[in-house]
Amino acid sequence: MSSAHKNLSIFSTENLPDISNKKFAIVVAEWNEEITNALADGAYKTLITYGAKTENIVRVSVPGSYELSFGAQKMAQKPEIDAVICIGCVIQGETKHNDYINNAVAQGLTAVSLKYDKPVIFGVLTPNTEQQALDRAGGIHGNKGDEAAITAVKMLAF
Ligand code: DLZ
Repeated sequence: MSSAHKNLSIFSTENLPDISNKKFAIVVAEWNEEITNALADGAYKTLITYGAKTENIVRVSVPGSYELSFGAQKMAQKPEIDAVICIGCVIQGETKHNDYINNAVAQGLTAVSLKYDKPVIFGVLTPNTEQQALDRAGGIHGNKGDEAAITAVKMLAF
């Protein structure tokens, strides 16, 4: 495998905190739903694998990735929610819409995380092509939704 295709993700999954009583919100953008549903399913299954209870995971939809910040805020402000995982896929087009959306979401999610002092995870793919997205939504580069979930779990250790 060339270095360009090396899977550079992922960090250690040892010594993760107990999440059996932690509550998660998964906020999913409907744009590119074949991809975002695969990512969200990966995140959900990974949370279960690492010990979350089904009744402690809520999944909500927003129209597009731009709306993830607002959706994340609505979830993060709930006292019972411990971490929010945001899932989206913004594919590069003929205009610069992707840059505007991606930057806005990155800043928005950071702001929500710091305001509510809770992990808010950026599970947004920013590929150049649909194939690159598919490769990362259960394809040759794994499922980035899984990584988003593990990131949330790891951040709950802080
Ligand atoms: C408008 C738009 C475009 C062109 N592309 C995407 C995309 O690739 N992925 C995505 O999640 N959302 C896209 N959107 C929708 C915006 O995120 C947003 O929903 C609208 O601009 C309305 O605020």
